Amino acid sequence: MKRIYFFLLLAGWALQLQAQITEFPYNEGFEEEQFPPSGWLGYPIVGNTEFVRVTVGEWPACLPHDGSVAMAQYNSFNASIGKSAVLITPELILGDDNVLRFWFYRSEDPSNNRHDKIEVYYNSTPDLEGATLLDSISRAVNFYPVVPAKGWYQYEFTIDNMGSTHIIFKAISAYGWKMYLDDVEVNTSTLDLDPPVVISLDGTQVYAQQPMNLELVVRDVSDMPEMLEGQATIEGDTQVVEMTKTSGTQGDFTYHGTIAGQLDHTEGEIKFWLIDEPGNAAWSDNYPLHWDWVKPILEESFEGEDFPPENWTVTGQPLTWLTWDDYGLVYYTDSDGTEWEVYPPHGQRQAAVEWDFQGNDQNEWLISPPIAITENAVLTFKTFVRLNNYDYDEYLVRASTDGFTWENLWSAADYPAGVSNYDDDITLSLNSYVGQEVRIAWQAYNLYGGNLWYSWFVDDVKIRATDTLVGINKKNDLPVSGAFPNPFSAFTTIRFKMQQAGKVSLNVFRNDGRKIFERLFYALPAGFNEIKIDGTQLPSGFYYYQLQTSGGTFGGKLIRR
Ligand SMILES: [Ca+2]
Ligand SMILES: [Ca+2]
Ligand SMILES: [Ca+2]
Repeated sequence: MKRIYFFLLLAGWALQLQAQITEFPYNEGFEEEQFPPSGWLGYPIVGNTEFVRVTVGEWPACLPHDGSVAMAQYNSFNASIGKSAVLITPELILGDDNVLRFWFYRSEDPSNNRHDKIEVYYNSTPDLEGATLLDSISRAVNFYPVVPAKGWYQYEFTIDNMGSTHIIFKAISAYGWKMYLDDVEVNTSTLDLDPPVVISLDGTQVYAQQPMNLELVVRDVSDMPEMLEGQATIEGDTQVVEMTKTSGTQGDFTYHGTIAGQLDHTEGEIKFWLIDEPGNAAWSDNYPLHWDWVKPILEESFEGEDFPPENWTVTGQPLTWLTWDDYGLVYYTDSDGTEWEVYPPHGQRQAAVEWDFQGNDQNEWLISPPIAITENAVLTFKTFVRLNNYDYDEYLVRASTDGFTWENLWSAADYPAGVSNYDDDITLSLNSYVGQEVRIAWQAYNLYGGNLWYSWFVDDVKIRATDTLVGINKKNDLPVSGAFPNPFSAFTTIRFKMQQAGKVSLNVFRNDGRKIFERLFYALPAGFNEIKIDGTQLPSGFYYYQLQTSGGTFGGKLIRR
């Protein structure tokens, strides 16, 4: 027994040794499960609330710094005024030029500007007795230090304390919101020898002809200049992109810059010359740039604050309160008792009309603003709907040039019975309205009156002037053929004849059988039709296409040179 006890003591001694930090920079991001981290101490001073490790924060909502897994939290939300706790680093063996940096979450809410704060100390022993106060830092942005920064904010202090040193974070509650701390760094040199690093680059994909507004976030411990230069290479031409600093005083700096609009399917890349105030500099990685698709004439994903969206209208029966509205995830049980979880397929919100379980009459319309239809315009949307249902619900997409007479473009009754679980885009040609202003309506009612039996969900509505991967040409008198030209280098056209108007689906497969493209055209006219395929983005090789019409299925090989 004694022998075992002896070994346990040795293990404890070894742990103590390991807790002494002699290599710098020293970083602690609270990523490991163990909390406090190895060598750290944490305990309450007043009350019984202590620092804990969390992966998600609430009140205020917060994720760990910089996409990391976890952070330290003090729960001022539940600790009454004056409650406090400490979190203490391992023993740090410092030199004579030391710097402490850490990230603290700053929040702003007019109803919760209480003075929760952390005090930051250093001491040669792991306790507050005789400790030196570096500063007191508040959670709410309108307390000291007063800076407009919300969210993660970096603090930096120099520490003049040779040898054995502990950093002590003391959280003091004002019974406000929670406090979050992450990425504590201690270094024994305040000299900045490192160039800035890129944290994020947004806005690198836009529609054709649209200016690209880039947002670059870089991190550096030093100050950053007002301007940075980007070098963009687009279709072989190189241009300088001036990036202007728009925010950031410490830690993270945000820059904005613009590149002029480009043709559809233009690709490029950009890199940035990253230089800090002391002059440490380096090129960033190269980041791809894309201009893809023509900007839609209409684009609505029902993400806005208001419903219906601006210039859209909702009309229907007066008694039901279940008309078109916007929803997030919907747990929905239909009249068959089938339970569904319906997620918005695009963004966080979707439009829906729910069946009225109180039995009120429903005839509910969601109507777009008038849209000027141009050549080769197609309407696409995503939908969750009961197809061809036996309870006589009618789900229609209709078009009107005057707002009074409506023509059917699409009906859920034209499909085999089932549920369209947001499977495919529905694509409807608007070629018969070229040159006119058209409103599009989604109308749901029951053929026998009364309420709907099922709910109908719609999202991601677009009208595109030109669909550049696949465009529909108007009826023409060309002879039937396979794809022409074939082999092709940019575009090829499939010509076919239909005995009657109807749906056509197009699938394109790779040589290994993997489907790379599918599209349903709802209503192509009888006679000759063309579908033009833009293959400029396809790698060279063999492909197969398959066309399905009410009259049959046919297909063939495509050779992209
Ligand atoms: Ca972390
Ligand atoms: Ca630097
Ligand atoms: Ca949406």
